Amino acid sequence: MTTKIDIQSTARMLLEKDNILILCHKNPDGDTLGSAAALAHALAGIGKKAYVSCHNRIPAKYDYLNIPLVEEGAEIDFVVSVDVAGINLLGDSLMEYAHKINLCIDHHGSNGEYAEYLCLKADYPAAAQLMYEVLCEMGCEITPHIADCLYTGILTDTGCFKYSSTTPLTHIIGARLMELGAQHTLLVEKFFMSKTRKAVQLERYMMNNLEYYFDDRCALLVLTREAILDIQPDPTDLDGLSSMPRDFEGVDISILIRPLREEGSYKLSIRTGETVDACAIASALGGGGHIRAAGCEVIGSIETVKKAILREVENTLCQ
Ligand SMILES: [Mn+2]
Repeated sequence: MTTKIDIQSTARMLLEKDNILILCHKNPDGDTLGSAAALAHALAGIGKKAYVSCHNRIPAKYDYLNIPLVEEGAEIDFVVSVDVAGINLLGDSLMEYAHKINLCIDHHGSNGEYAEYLCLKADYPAAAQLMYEVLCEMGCEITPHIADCLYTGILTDTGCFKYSSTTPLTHIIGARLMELGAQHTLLVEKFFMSKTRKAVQLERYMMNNLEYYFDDRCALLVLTREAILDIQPDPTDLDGLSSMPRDFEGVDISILIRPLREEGSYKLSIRTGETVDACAIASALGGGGHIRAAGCEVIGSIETVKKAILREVENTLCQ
């Protein structure tokens, strides 16, 4: 049974606890890492022990967040997940916590309600926006570094304040974080105005291999194992690849299919424009996410996986 709680109760709960472990979702992004880092640093700032854990190694791109990773044998009394919509998103190495999560702080409408307590703002574009409010409610000092962590989460989950999930409040909090010392120019440059060579190679691959369906309203890219072996991208090089075709004229749905490590299993990223619910499509295949950005993992051959997702897309487009 999950009890839903508001920001005030969340803040009160965190203030009462110590030896806190903060969990991120697998294949971590700027929001789960930025929110976790901000919470860990803020808790440390008020004299508590707080650590972060993630199934994957933290990509080097996020080194500046200075995330205090949990060490072997650390005493843990309270477990918090941030930006984690479901326990399946924790990843194998964090599965031991699957049924021991005390508090979840999240912004996914599809949240699986797996934690003892859930603080959810499904209309927030980033968990970091919610984390800012929680930290303010706790009376924590938002240092320039914590402002950077939170700004990273908001920036990356809103596509640089671009996605339709961005609200006036997002800008207000963004502005406040800039006042508190968030390095806007540096972070925008880092995440939106520079591309690695491998990311550019991936874009070229996309341009050459994009498939169109349903009167070109759906663009689909299969990133093959061969292409991955050839290009050898870092996980962060894939950021943005799934949403890029959505910006092409006439495209309402953009789908990226890529193989997971286990043979015969694929990760699907779904990005949609104003008229299509990405989360509904992902949910039909056992996944979830947000209305414009969602994902799922599907088992099968590439042909059956493609058929399955295109059937769901067709259902949605024909509604
Ligand atoms: Mn998020």
